[in-house]
Amino acid sequence: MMTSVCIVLPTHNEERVLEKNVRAIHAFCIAALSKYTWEICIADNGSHDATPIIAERLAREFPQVQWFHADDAGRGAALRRAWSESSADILCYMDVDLATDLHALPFLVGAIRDGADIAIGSRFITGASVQRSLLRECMSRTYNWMTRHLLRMRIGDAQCGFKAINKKAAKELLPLIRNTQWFFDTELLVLAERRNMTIQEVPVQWVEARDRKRKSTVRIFRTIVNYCREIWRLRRSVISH
Ligand SMILES: Nc1nc2c(ncn2[C@@H]2O[C@H](COP(=O)(O)OP(=O)(O)OP(=O)(O)O)[C@@H](O)[C@H]2O)c(=O)[nH]1
Ligand SMILES: [Mg+2]
Repeated sequence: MMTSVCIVLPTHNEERVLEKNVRAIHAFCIAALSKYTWEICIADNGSHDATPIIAERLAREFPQVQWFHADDAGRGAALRRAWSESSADILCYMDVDLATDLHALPFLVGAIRDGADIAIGSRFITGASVQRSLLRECMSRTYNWMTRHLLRMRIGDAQCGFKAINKKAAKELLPLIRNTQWFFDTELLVLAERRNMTIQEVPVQWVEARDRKRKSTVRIFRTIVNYCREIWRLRRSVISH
């Protein structure tokens, strides 16, 4: 039987890019994931624009596209639900703004097929390239420094919105993750490292704000405060034991 892949797209008020980018991902998967069966799941929560209407229309048009709208807020909550409900062998997610060039997708999926528990897009390893604002670059590097030193993480890019995990690892880790927002990814990786799971880093081409009309969903100050609080919580619960 063919290996199955579920690609989750977390969305929050993405009416400007959703249709265009889902079409691009769908066309890319037809060409690049022909060795797999695959599905795309739009995991929406908290949107108060046309995102749900567009998602429903896309799901009607394409048999491989599904969607849900959840009330519980946060990107992590949406990912957890989508991954838990899927029966696919390989579970992925990617930011719907397509900041990560899609060409890395077969490598991400291939890493799991070849035995990794988790595969993550990485912007800081050989072969990667990044175009983004100085502010975001500094934030990202500071964050990485903190995860390395305060959480003793070995991998170099916890927050790239482009990841995959195998079904078994997801089953084990998802119930343990407490954060339901942006810190979800870091918590997933810290828990995986503590269990000596294999995490493969895949270099990506990252372009922030490919679409000028799209606004960021990140509230920078609030997110930084949350990250600090969560790093502290996780440090106390996993590192000190
Ligand atoms: N389901 C869900 N998705 C969310 C939520 N907040 C953000 N997202 C999605 O998470 C992904 C990443 O959001 P972005 O706004 O691109 O975040 P970013 O890449 O850090 O910031 P930019 O550089 O401004 O793009 C996008 O697909 C968003 O739609 C949320 O509360 N729920
Ligand atoms: Mg983005």
